[in-house]
Amino acid sequence: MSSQYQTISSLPHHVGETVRVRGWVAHLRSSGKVAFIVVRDGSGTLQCVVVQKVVGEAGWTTFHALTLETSVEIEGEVRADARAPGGVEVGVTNMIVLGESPSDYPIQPKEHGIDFLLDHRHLWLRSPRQVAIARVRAEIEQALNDFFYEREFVRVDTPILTQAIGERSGLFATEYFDEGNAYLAQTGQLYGEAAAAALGKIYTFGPTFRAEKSKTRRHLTEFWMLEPEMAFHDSADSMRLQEEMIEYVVRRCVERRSTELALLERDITKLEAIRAPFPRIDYSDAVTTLQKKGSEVKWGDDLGAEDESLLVADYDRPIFVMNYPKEAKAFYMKENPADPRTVLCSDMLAPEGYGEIIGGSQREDDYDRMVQRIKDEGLPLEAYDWYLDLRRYGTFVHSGFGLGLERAVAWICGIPHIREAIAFPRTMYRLRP
Ligand code: NSS
Repeated sequence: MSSQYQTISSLPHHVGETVRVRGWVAHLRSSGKVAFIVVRDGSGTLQCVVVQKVVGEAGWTTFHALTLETSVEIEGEVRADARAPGGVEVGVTNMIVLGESPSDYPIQPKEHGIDFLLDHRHLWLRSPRQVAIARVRAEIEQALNDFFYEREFVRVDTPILTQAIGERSGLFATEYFDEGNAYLAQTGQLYGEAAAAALGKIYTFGPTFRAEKSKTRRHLTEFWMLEPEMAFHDSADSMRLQEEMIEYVVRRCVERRSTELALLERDITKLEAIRAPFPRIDYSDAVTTLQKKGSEVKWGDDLGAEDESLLVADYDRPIFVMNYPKEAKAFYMKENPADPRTVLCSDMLAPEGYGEIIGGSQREDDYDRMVQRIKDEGLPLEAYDWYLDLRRYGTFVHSGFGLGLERAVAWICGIPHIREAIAFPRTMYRLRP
């Protein structure tokens, strides 16, 4: 077996040539003396035409023994065919089975329940829809990295095993030698703030963990978060960056992942409408609007998923809800000088019912006020001594935000549940595969 082979996506450049392709059998069909194998290799799918007289008796027998998901090497000539997916097909001259696949492959072309599919996630990933989602996700990650690189942000990787507590939701603890408990990071932000005082503009991008008992379609216990932190940026500067970032990422997906979005039946016109600036709504006005729409939300509450959907329903692009009450938000947010009951923060809510995809804020930069907030929240001051140092030595106005990657993927792909937005989702009831 030669190590030379072509990816399916490259075949339009090889029309008229004899090539080798390696992949898995996705579909089989035969009519008389001509048969068709659809092969997928991750880069695309290819129709291979098998003619009995060309492949001979042995080749014809091999074809008839093929089963779904067998891995194969196909050799043949690339022919242009406007009707074929990708515009080409291959006339098979030779075929080798690389790895057999018993005929009991669990995922068949029929309806399977979601639990069955999630139990077989390691195989479900091979289906065209899941491949499309994975490619859009990778495009989003790459676009985010490009966006921040172009703006001279430095990527910093923050620890996953931590002592400090970041957000209010549940913590996963694990024994850590003689140091007591270590907690899986809920956020990289606090470390990001330290890095911003060293590097100016930074971002962290990695997995974060929340022992949330929520079984909603937008909560995972392990999710990826992108967290920029910017020295000398106030909350308004941060919001401008957020809307530019979202516009950039959505445009990249529309430009480079149109095939995948079409396969997912995503309404592209909705994505094309995503242009900055995004509307900004004060929390207090949002509560009034929601009450008029029949919500039971009261001033002081955080907004639930339903309230968020209701609020963004009037818009064709994401909106910011700004300046929430202190009690509804984390200890590190800066008090709003114009209304000290509130903090300088914003959530970005995505349209079409997706709701919060970003949470951000200006950070409290006053040492005494930060100490007070930590005490008021009943948090252990000792765990935050290093964090307080950032306010002791050259404190600085700074802001940052966290983008939940799976929520962004779900929205851009137009899929209803974030469990399909990550390869191996972790939820309250799911730790395998
Ligand atoms: O809790 S957040 O609102 N904010 C933070 O963690 C800050 N430390 C971010 C920062 O300023 N650097 O979470 C941010 C985003 C939120 O808007 C969601 O999009 C996502 O993270 N998020 C989640 N996604 C999936 N599952 C769960 N459980 C989840 N929790 C938050």
